[in-house]
Amino acid sequence: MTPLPLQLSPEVADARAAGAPVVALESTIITHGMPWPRNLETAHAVEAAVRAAGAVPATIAVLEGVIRVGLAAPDLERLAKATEVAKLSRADLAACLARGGTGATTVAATMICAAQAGIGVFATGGIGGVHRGAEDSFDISADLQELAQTRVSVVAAGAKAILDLPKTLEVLETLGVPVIAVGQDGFPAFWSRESGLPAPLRMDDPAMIARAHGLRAALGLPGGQLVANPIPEDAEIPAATLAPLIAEAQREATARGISGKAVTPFLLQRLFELTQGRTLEANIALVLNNARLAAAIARALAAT
Ligand code: PSU
Ligand code: MN
Repeated sequence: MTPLPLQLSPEVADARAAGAPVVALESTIITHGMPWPRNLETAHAVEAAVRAAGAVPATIAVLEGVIRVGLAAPDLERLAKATEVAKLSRADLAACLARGGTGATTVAATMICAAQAGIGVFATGGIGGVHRGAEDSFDISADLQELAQTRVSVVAAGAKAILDLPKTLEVLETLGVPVIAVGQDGFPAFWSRESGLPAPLRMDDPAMIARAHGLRAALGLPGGQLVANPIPEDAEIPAATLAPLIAEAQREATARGISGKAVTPFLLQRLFELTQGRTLEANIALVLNNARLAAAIARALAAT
């Protein structure tokens, strides 16, 4: 078999060897999700939050044809400044490795790489899902399929509110992905605490989330869990404030014919502009919050 070009940083390799808690982090949020220089500041702050909560952070990207698990500061800075870097998902990860290319990993690709590195929990902002108008565009993020196939629990503030959240929950149910809200009954809506939709499951204890993760493996079930952690109250933007702005951004995307991988970055950037930067501040707060919870789950996983 072709050997996998997978390189763990010394710190991540040591933590894995010792069975110590590790939290995977993605890189598309750095390259396509946030503007320079807040993207780099946030990448460092998220790593610090994981450490402060007692786990080792492992930011994942493909650099010159190698999957790198745990990035050094110069690598993070290079990615954060890059303007033309590829956004890699399940479909193009191997192709990028084959050409010796460089790319940022989405939720789907980060899950695949984390699983290869033996890491069971991953923190991000919000997963991809079913886009509004998907009945015409068929635009459904590969993140949903990945949650059904790859055994990594993903801590996110739900799915991004630019999406069609009812359809996203329906697809997750069809795929058999556990959607677990933390600390509330409702499914969170990324920048807002409540989507108005009930979450299928609720667990307030990180140790129970870790146990459920392990029991799915014991049952022989593939796939991970979506751990839906609401944004902290003091950082949220009420859904009613955002609704007309999301609709406006979506209209512009449709009118301009934005499609494929460009849709999510376009919508996030337009919401940033339409809210004078408020969505970015909320995004940063929710990622930090997710990093802390993921570290607690990783600690519980390591203790079993
Ligand atoms: N979370 C954020 N910001 C982001 C993302 C997640 O707070 O930009 C990225 C993730 O990499 C996720 C991707 O996989 O957005 C979704 O892209 P798409 O809708 O094209 O699948
Ligand atoms: Mn898409």
